[in-house]
Amino acid sequence: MLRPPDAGQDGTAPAAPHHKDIMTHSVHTRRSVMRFVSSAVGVAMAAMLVVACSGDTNKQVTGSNGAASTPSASEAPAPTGDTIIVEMITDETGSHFKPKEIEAKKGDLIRFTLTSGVHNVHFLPDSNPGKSNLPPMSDFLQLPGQTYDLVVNLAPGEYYFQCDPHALLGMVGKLEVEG
Ligand SMILES: [Cu+2]
Repeated sequence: MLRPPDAGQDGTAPAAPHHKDIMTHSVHTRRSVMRFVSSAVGVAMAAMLVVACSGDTNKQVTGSNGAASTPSASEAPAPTGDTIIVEMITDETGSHFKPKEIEAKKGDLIRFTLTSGVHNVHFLPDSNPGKSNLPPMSDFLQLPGQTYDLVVNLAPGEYYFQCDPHALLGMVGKLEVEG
């Protein structure tokens, strides 16, 4: 499809003896150009798809690792207590955390685990007025079994979290940090 750019010109250049020849030639050239343009668009779109996909993949990878390396909730402490599994589920009843209410103490590890669907965990500041040291928004979990670990490092109290795309559909949860 990558014709030399002067291929067409060579044909047209040497005068134009017969009317018929010119017609067929120009039709042929236009078709080639169209073919080239459409295939170029196709290549560009394919490239965009690749970029989009790899972008997602990168985000996903940093998502599972990023939790530990994000220097957000002060010096992210090592887990010293229990491990609490919270499933993130999309099923015929909708999207939800299971359980949706958790009790934990400082040092416990909350392991958000993707069961189905695509979800994140966000302790929205607006949902937690007056609270400090909120964990950062997690990346999206997309592969079943993927986890987002959160070591509880919060003052005693009640905290609310949500999955951003499903919060309005009820995918919210409450964490009660015991004193
Ligand atoms: Cu969700």
